[in-house]
Amino acid sequence: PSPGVTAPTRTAATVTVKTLIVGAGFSGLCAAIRLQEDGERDFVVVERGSDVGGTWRDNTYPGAACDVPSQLYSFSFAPNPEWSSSYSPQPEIQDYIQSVAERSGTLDRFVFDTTVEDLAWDDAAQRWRVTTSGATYDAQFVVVAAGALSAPRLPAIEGIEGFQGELFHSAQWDHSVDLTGKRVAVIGTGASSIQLVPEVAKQAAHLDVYQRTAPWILPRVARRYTKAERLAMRHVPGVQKAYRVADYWIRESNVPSYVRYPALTAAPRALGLLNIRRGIKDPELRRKVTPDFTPFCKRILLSNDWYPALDQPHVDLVTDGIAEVTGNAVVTADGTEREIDVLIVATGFYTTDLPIAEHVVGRDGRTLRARWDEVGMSAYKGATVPEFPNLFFIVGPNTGLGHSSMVFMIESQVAYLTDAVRTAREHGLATLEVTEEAAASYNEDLQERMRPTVWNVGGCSSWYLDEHGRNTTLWPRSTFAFRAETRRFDRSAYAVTPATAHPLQEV
Ligand code: N01
Repeated sequence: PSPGVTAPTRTAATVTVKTLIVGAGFSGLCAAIRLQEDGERDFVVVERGSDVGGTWRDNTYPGAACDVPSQLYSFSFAPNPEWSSSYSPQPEIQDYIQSVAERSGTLDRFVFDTTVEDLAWDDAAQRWRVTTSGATYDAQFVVVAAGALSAPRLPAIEGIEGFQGELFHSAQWDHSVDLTGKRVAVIGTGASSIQLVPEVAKQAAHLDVYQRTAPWILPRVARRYTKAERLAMRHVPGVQKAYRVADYWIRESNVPSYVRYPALTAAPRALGLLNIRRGIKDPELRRKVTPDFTPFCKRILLSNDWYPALDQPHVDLVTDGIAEVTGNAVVTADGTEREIDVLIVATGFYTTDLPIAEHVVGRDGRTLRARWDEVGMSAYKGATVPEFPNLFFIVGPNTGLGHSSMVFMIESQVAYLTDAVRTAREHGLATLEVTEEAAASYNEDLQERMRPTVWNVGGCSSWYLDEHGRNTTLWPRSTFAFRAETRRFDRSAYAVTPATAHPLQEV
């Protein structure tokens, strides 16, 4: 684990700090590094886990890897000549994040093993009061960098709590459970499942995979870098950058068009169907895995070993709905009971109903959850919300991508945050609060752009959409458009309070 300050026990102390960052994944680390570069050293990063890494620390299931190319899935300011292949496995990404953190000189301000419990805006003091499982913090700015896919969602299946075997979520893998020779079931066929199932199938005596919706899966064109490439990356200036730029353009030049013009998806559909034919011999199984919605409506998955893994005698793909879980079996709607020793749920995360929203109380005394229940989960530029002054999200609403690097989006959002903090500093401002008008007009435009996208009209339900069918998670334009939106802090969209209005306030 990365060295840092550990504060596991609750203390009565209140720590005054200018900026409190929640979460030490890619986002929180990037915010810490960029703020420090801008001369802002008065910050603390509070992290519930014992190390940096966020999703890459938590998701340790067998086969975990990134499906965005390695060169793209790195900070622009910290290229990594150590990547071993074009797509990186989880341990390499975690090592990368740890090494960036160690080199950054920020780790002395990370507080690990500490969970943020409540964040409340004190309007009289114009400060955030943040209670955690350790100290209480009094901060001018709060940066919520807690992740958009960080709260595992267990499926609501009758009887599951009473399951008598081993049960765990893909993002909370229990490495003490040896799957060798066991009867295992996996629920879900999303990005996590398609990576872990081929690995689990190598160990289990029998494996049942419960599929509710067949996903589109394209071949994964991954390869190890050659020795010559690795030497070039290390020693020839510009080589890594050239790979990175090429990776961007390959993704940016086609996927956004598929999203905006679903009729153009004939080619990926044909490739997906070919992938099925190549990977599976059994015609009945081919039928079961053939998706019934437009490609890109749900996240496109990349795999070469998922279909062959399913087409093995000891693996069953079960497409009948799950009725309940009994003592040691999963029971489907037709009454069939399949006995198992281990139940793995790869059922995704809370996405459109981020749990942290319940714990943030704004200027009017209502929670972010209450606001979002009324207006839908939304933020201005994915970052700020009216009623919640001086609070910035990283990877906030409508900043997710289905096709390219979240690290690019994170760097854009951190640039916006850093410029906002700089603006407040240079102009002596105590508070910045986005106006209702700016937030409403931004989100109306965004939802208007969302209307014709494949996510809305592609005939699927996905974690991108909320209960009203609104896409509150993804960014509907190019990543470059997002970069342009976030390049500068646009003060005109904000109501501001000068620091002098509160003489006791130190800014
Ligand atoms: O989760 P998911 P995930 N009964 O929500 C099924 C990123 N990621 O952890 O499709 C039965 O995608 C559900 O079925 P359905 C990436 O952004 C990236 O796999 O809703 N089934 C679905 O099959 C990704 O999109 C990488 O009908 C139930 C599955 O569980 C995101 O994380 C790797 C059910 C959930 O799929 C989430 O991926 C991993 C129920 N009650 C993750 N509830 C890479 O970079 C849910 N399901 C490679």
